[in-house]
Amino acid sequence: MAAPRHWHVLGAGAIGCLFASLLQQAGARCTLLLRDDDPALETGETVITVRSDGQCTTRTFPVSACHEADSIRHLLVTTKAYDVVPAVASVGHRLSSNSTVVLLANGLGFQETLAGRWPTLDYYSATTTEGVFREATRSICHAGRGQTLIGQPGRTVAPDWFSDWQALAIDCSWAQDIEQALWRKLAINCAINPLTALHHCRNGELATNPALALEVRALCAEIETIGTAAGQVAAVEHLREQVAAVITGTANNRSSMLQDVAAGRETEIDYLSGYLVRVANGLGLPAPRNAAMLDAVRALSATVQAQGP
Ligand code: KPL
Repeated sequence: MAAPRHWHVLGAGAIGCLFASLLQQAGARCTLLLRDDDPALETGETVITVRSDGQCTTRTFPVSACHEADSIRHLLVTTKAYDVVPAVASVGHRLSSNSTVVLLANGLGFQETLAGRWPTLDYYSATTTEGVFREATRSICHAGRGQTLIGQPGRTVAPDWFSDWQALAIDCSWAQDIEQALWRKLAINCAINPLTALHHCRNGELATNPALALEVRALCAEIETIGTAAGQVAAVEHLREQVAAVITGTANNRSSMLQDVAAGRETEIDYLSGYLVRVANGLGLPAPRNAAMLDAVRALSATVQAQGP
């Protein structure tokens, strides 16, 4: 029997802990990559607890400091969008042209930066709608089932390593057109997340508050125009209906951007609305509504961070 593949997971937040647990459960070797200041580094291993359907499961993982030297063959990056490039840079010396890098992060834009800086790595993108949140450090609740898609632009047949992902105890598929999936997620996030952060409201209020519902509508129209002009017709088709369905399905959620702002963390706005505005500028299209979201969220986030905890 072939030795199990060895995955290194970079980004031990809720999503990283979930996928590390799922990969180990499916029989893969899995190591968590930790920053130098992480207390778990001192023990050489860490324990992840996953609560799901009323049951708690704990799994122990070896940890490795990013600065160590041993090579990495299969890397899963599960950081926030703004941390993807610095995170890959922190293990750049451990990667080679044999390395596979799966990017499971929100937004768009960092992919181009990575390909420019480390052009020989084999990059894949992933997107997930698994509902998961952190209850304590490395203790998570897997609250809702979703779908995970992985792919590489232009690649229709999955690579061998994808068998590890097919074995996960979740719905995980190879995406024939991952760009479309990433754009669809981006479009939905751009219509929901900035408004919830700016108005400090749960997702559902975007449907029940008439003024906010009008703003969602106008944003969707602008995003549809930009996406269509960028060649992403299928991703933004019926965007209003798609967004309405997500708002209904996640009515009680506080969006990830609202949570980031409330916690005084950096937001992913530059990789969501910021990306759309850059695409629109490149195409010579106006994007006043998304530009307004970008400026307002940046300003709000700066104000909250300046106030401190
Ligand atoms: O993906 C999300 C997020 O919060 O980032 C949505 C779909 C808006 C759910 O809250």
